Amino acid sequence: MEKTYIMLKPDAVRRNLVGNIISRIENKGYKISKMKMFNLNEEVLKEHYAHLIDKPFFPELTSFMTSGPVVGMIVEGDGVILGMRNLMGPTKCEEAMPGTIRGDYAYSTTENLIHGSDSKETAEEELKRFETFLD
Ligand code: DAT
Ligand code: MG
Repeated sequence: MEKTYIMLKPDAVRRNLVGNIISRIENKGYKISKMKMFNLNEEVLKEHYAHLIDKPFFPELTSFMTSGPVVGMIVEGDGVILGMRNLMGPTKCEEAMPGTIRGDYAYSTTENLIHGSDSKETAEEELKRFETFLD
């Protein structure tokens, strides 16, 4: 069964949206096979967001992602990598359609509630990267 790495960001925890988002994942029929709340550090964020390290918003992104606990999880299902990206909605909050997690609740592109792997390759890398955090 396909697996993806999903992470509810600090704003989801602060805004008490964790239950709501988990319900959407479960209602879709996906299986949460592992889940844990933990704090991120700058080292893991530099790896996780390596593609964004030179962007002007990287410092803001890092301080947001370390501003409180996240909820990391492994989610399984047929085509779950793309399926979860569709459930999440696109990165920019103003482009995310109502009915998606970001479309319904995100009013900021930095604070956009949820991370999901964007391909088979990144899913594999991220599941490995966060394995110890999830234990
Ligand atoms: P996604 O999280 O949809 O996979 P990404 O990998 O391109 O998007 O970027 C990771 C995170 O970085 C994203 O969730 C929020 C932040 N980010 C991306 N582009 C941004 C921008 N133009 N302004 C502010 N934050 C941004
Ligand atoms: Mg991404």
